[in-house]
Amino acid sequence: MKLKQITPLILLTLAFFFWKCSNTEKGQVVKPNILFIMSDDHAYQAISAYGFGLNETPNIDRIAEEGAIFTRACVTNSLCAPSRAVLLTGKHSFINGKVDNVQTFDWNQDNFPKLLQANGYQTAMIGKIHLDGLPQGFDYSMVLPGQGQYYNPDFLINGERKRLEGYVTEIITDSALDWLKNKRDSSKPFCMLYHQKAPHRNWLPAAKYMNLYDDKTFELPESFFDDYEGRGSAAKEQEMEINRDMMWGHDFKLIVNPNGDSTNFVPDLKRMNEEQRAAWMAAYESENQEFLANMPQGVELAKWKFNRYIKDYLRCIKSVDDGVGQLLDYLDETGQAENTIVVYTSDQGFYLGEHGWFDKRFMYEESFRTPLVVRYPKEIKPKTEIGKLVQNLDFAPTFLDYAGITIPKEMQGESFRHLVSGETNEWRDAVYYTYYEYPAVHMVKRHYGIATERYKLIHFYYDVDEWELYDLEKDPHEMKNVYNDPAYAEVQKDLHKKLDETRKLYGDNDEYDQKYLKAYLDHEEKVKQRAANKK
Ligand code: SGN
Ligand code: CA
Repeated sequence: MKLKQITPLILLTLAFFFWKCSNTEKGQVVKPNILFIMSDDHAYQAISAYGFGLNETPNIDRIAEEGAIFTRACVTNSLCAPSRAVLLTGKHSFINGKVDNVQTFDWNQDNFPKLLQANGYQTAMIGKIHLDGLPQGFDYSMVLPGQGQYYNPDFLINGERKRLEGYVTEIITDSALDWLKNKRDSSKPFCMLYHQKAPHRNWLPAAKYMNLYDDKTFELPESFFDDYEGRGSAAKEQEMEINRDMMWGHDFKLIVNPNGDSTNFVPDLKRMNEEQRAAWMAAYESENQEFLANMPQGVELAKWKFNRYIKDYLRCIKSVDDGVGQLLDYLDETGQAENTIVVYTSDQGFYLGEHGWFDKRFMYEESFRTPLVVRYPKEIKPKTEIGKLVQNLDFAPTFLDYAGITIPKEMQGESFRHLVSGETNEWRDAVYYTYYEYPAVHMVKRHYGIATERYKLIHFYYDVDEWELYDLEKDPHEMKNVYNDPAYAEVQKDLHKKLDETRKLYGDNDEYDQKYLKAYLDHEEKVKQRAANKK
C-alpha cells in the first residue's frame, strides 16, 4: 500500500481512538449527568428567549442559546401534582393514578430516577415535589411539604421536617449547590431534580427584588377584557379572572381591606421574621396607602390589579433565573458543562392576563404549553429550535435514553433525544390531554382533547357536554370556537377520528373517568364532613 492510501486509514483510526477516549473512562461509556430544573407555574411568556418582551431571563436564555428551545412543548394535564407524576413515571395521569391535586400518588410504581439509580446514578430531589410520602428513587431528598412557604419554609430532609430561615428560591439553590459540591459521590454520574416553588401563587418576591419594576407600567394583554363569546360555558364560568377573582390581601398584598373588613391581610407577613417584614413594609406600604387614598375605578383599577400581579410574579422569576445562573456557573467552573444535560421547564404554563386570567388548568395554549429549553453540548447544536409537540410525558424516556438504559415499554412517552440532536425529524402528529379537578378552586370544567400542529379539539364534560375546535393558524389566541362551522366539517371529522385513536393508543376510556370522578367526589365529601365536625 502506498502512503497516500494509508494516510486516510490512519487518520480514521486516530479519530476513532480520540472519540473513544473522550467518551470512555476505564473502558466504560461515560454517562451524562442530568440537571433537571423545573419551576412552578412559569409561563413561557415570561422567559425572554421566547420573545414576548415582558422581562429578562438571561440565565434561562443561555440554555436556549447554547442548546435548544422548544416552541410547542406541552403538558398532559395542566396542574402541579399530576404534572410531576407524569414526568416521573412517563405515563398519563389516568394510568399513574395521580389525576388531580387531591388523589394520593403511589410511589411504589416505577419512575425514571429509580431506574437511573439502579444503573449507577446518584440521584437527588431538591425543592417542590407536591406528592405526599417519602420520595422514592432518590439517594437524597429535600422537599417542601405540599405547596411550601416562600419565607422561612419547612423542608422534609430525607423525610425529617426542619424549618430553614431565608427565602425559598435561594434556599433551594444553595441546597442544590451544596449537594453537588459536598454531599454526592462524585465517582458516579448524577441526576438532580432542582425544582423551584416560585413563581407559584401568591408570588412573594425576595427582599432584594421587592422594588424591581417599580418604575415600569405593564400594558394589559389584548384579550384582557375577553367576553368569552364564541366559546362554550367552560371559558365563561371559570373563576380565574384577575379583575374579579383575585383577593385584596392574598394576591394584591393590601394589609387593610378597602371594603372595610379586616380579614384580608397578607397572611404571609406572620411567617416572616422582623427583618423580612420590615423590608416588605418599606417596599409595599406607601404604595398601598396611596392606592387606598385614591382608589382608581374601572379600567384603571384593572390596570392596577394587573400590574400588582405581574410585577410580583416577575420578581419571583428573577430569583429563579439567578439560581439557574449559579448552577450553570458551577458546571462551567468544575468542567462539567460538556457532560451534563441541562433542562429548564415548568410544571405547566400560566395565564398572564390573557383572556383576563391567571392560573392554568385549561387546554388553551397558555396553560397547555410549557417552557422548555435543553442544553447538551455533546449532541445538541446551539440555537436549535424545535416546533414539534413534545410533552412532559417524554422526559422520563428521554433521560433513560441519554443514560443508555432500556426504556420500559409501559412508559407512554417518547425519547426526544434524536429529535433534538437533529438526527431525525419524525415525531408524533397529535398529543392527548386530560383535566379532572372540578368542581374545585378556579372552577375549570373537566375536559380532554387532542392537539395537532394546527388544530385543537376539546370536549368539556361532567356537568356539560360541549365540544370546541380551534384553528391555531387562523386564530392563535383561541377566541373563536369553529366546532359547528360548516367550513370545518371535514377537519372536525378527522379530529374526532384522531381523538378516538389517541385515546385507544394511550388506553383511556370512560371507565377511568367514572372511577376518578367517584374518588374525587368521595374526597370532597370527606373534606366537607371534616369541616362540619369541627364546627
Ligand atoms: C393553590 C392556589 C391556586 C392554585 C392551586 C393549584 N391558591 O390552591 O390558585 O390553582 O394551588 O396550583 S393559593 O392559595 O395557594 O394561592 S398547583 O400549581 O399546585 O397545581
Ligand atoms: Ca404548578
